[in-house]
Amino acid sequence: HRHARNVILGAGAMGAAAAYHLARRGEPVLLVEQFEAGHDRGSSHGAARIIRHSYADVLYSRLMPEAFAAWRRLEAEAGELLYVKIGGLSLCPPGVDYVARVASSLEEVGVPHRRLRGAEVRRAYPSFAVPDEFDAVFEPDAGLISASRAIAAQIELARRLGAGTTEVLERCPIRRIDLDGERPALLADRLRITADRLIVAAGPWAGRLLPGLADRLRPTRQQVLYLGPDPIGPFAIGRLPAFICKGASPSEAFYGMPDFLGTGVKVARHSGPDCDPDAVDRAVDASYVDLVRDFLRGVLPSLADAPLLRSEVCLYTEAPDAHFLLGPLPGRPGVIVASPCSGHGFKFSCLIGRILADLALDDIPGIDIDLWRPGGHRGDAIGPTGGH
Ligand code: PYC
Repeated sequence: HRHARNVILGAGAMGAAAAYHLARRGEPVLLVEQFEAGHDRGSSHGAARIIRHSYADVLYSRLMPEAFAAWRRLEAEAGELLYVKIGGLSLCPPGVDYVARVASSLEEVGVPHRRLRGAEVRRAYPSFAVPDEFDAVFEPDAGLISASRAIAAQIELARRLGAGTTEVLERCPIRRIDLDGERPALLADRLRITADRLIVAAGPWAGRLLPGLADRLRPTRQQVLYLGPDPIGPFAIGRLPAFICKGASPSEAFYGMPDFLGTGVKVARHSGPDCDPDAVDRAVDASYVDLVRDFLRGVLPSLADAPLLRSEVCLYTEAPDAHFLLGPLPGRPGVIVASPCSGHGFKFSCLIGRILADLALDDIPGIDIDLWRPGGHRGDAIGPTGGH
């Protein structure tokens, strides 16, 4: 049996960020991970994630200046560049209001941006061959976060700042969370870990461990392709921005980013079927590769037939209406849910780490999290088509 003041379950983006922020506030941390830190079976692996203020739902755009600031502070403290400014393009075909809503959010938050029609997109970014009627908005400050480095840097900092009081317990699968006692307990095969405060950053496994939330958390299977066009030049950083293209239905949402550190051009559909995180098929479907290539034929045709360098499956944890689920369990202030983020949370993770540290230490987070609280989800007027 072990006891720790602050236990974090899950060493992905949210768990690592929580460990870093607790350690920088002088708190001891036990970070428990079922696999090894940096593993590729959850939602946090891969070289890069998009960071952008460009949201159709202005609630998320409003939080992004603070999230960018959190990344800058982390970079300074880690002595490492983690944000790469490459610009971001949001696109949609005629009849879809996605770009209009993104532009209105950027306007409200005061983020520099430029609205483009199809022909201007083709002129500015010759790889894009979108029809004249396409609508687009370019955000120069959008970019990439070096994802696996960001997680590793936060765990390293948590260890350094913790000076012996941060521990990472890897390969420790938790079978159950016991909430019957006064203190929450994690039950592993031969170990019981009690905590004063428990942060559950278990991503797609959270619903299974917190059955009270299971009906609001849906792990989904997301397939991701890395293409290797020859020449790669037109798809390098500086030539190709990160992009998100949304059609009329939620399943017609695709995103991509330029070649990052030689990994190839990442392209995926931002939508996938429900799955069991322990039994998910990790091999990408041939029909999915065809579907992505068909999308590319209409938008980035010179990428459509590029060799597939690599593919992977990544999991989202979808919460109602594509929002996050974040905050203490109702009636259990010492048990904080952290990681369901409907596939768009990585860019917020460093900021969320700070919020989690606030919640764990009974400080009032400087950010209004009411929208995300497990006990008080507002759902808002955004609706299931998602403003994200
Ligand atoms: O939130 O920018 C995002 C994103 C891109 C792909 C998945 N999420």
